[in-house]
Amino acid sequence: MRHWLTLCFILVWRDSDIVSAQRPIIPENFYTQEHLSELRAEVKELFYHAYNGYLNYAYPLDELQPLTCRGVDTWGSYSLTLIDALSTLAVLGNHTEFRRVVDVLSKKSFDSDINVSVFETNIRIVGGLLSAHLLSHKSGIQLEPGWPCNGPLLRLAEDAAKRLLPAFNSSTGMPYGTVNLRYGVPPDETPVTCTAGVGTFIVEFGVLSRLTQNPEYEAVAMRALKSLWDHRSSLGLLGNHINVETGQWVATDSGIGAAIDSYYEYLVKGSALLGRPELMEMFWHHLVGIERYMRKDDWYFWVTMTKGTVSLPVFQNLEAYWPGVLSTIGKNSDAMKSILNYHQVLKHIGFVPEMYDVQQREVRPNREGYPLRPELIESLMFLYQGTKDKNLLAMGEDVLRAIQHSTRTPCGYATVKDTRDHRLEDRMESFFLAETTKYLYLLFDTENFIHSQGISGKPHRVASRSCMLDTGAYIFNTEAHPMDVGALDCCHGPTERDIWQKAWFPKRSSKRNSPESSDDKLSIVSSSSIETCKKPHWQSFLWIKSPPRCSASSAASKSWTGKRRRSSLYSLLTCEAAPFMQMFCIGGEVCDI
Ligand code: DMJ
Repeated sequence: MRHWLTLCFILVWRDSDIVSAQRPIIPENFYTQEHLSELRAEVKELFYHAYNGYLNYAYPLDELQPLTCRGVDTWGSYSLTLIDALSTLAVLGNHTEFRRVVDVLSKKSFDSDINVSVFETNIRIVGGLLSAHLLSHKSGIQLEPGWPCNGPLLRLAEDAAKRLLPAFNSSTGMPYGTVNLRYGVPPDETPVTCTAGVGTFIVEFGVLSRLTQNPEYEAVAMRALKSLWDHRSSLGLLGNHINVETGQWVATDSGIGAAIDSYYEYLVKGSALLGRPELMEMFWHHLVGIERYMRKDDWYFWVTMTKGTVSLPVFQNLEAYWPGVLSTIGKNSDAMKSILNYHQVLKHIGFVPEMYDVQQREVRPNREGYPLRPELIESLMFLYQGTKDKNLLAMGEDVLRAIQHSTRTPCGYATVKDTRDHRLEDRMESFFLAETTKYLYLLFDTENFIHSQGISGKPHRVASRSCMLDTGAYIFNTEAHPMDVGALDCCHGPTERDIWQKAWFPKRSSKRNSPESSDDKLSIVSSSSIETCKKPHWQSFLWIKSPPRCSASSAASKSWTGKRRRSSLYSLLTCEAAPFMQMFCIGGEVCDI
């Protein structure tokens, strides 16, 4: 578990001591198609070296031990690496192996008497299975009738998620950190959970609810988020561990890294994926506090949640996801500044260690390892998509070189125990195959289907609903499992009949669907306003507080933040007002098919 309790001593930081990075200059013609193709081939080889090592020496156990070439159960005895690697097989286009693994997994059940982390099981197992389920139409698998609202991987994901639900039976609605997959929360389980362990469910549970039409998953995830939100300080900051029964903060240091990180990520992603602007409003609110108190020369320090004074002037490897989030919300220039700082640490140390002391410019003792984490590469990939700045490719190549140089073993890739001398440890976490290799590949594979700009999509029909798949509007969960946003419309939301009715009888239907009564509203706009839906990429959509002129209504409702909001804020990702053929405005991308 990533339960990291910060030391609560105050360190005085001085501006002049902080390193601020300079941008390296890569010639425009440096990363040719040929060069990129070589890098892709290298990343593929790297992936299969580790994947085959896992299959040969570790499966069906959770993880490969890459120094001794053995296997070990770590997070739950559920063949974790196999499940976590599945969506990467789809991204690499290995449909044969994808089908073989799906066949193996279809016979699986999660009914076992083992205690597991609720957070890790959700992001790796539930997230991995849902993503593979949504990508399975690309692999040539025989789809069940009614897919994506049916299917073996969806049932398996739901089986796992159901077993996590007892964790949410606390007096605050925030989940316990551990459950027994068969018997629920262990009687002696601590009520203390980290903030990320409370607020990192809305992506997976939202997808699950929308596909299965069982609202319970989304509802518990929203309740947990709302409860966290209610416990924010007057500065808009959160601590890093909380008692889920009493609502008391147990660790009050606030940062963007370990034990909090993916909470922020899921506010942005959950909002975009599910069309929930209240989550984005929460994010904007937190961002004010983060910018005001934590940001120091484009580093982000730990501060006390009530006073905002710096408590720990460090940079953690886990924080390197942040430029990716900033890029997603359109803040590319801020993202670039931070990533240049982080890249300097890589150049200085050889890897990004778990913790780097920004003042002393050295690895922090006891936090000197590098467990093959993806965060820096994740940000490089998102920021490259947003800017096409080739310096980001060069930084990605630096990470690849470091991994190849120091972590490769005869049967896989190993955690760096100490980034100062590059000693290795006998562990290869499953996120190496789920995230690190996937983001590296996607950084260099500029034409991958994941990067589609939404100029095409694949129409799909389930009973009375039409939906559009494969538009490039993918939301990655925090374990890098991509979820196809358009697929959710196949099982949830208005049917074709609703849409036609609303198109022909706008007045009656807009009364029945007032903003207060439903989130799935439709209203009518003139064809000229449909033009405004054309946006180049879904990322550019997220930071627009109000969607294009798709909604004709201006009624107001109250959000969690207490602000009045116009109903047009209800839909961030669907062009809800457009007539039928323009309804596939997923992520603002496909308005004119
Ligand atoms: C992954 O399991 C996820 O990315 C999580 O959000 C943070 N830690 C690891 C990778 O470092």
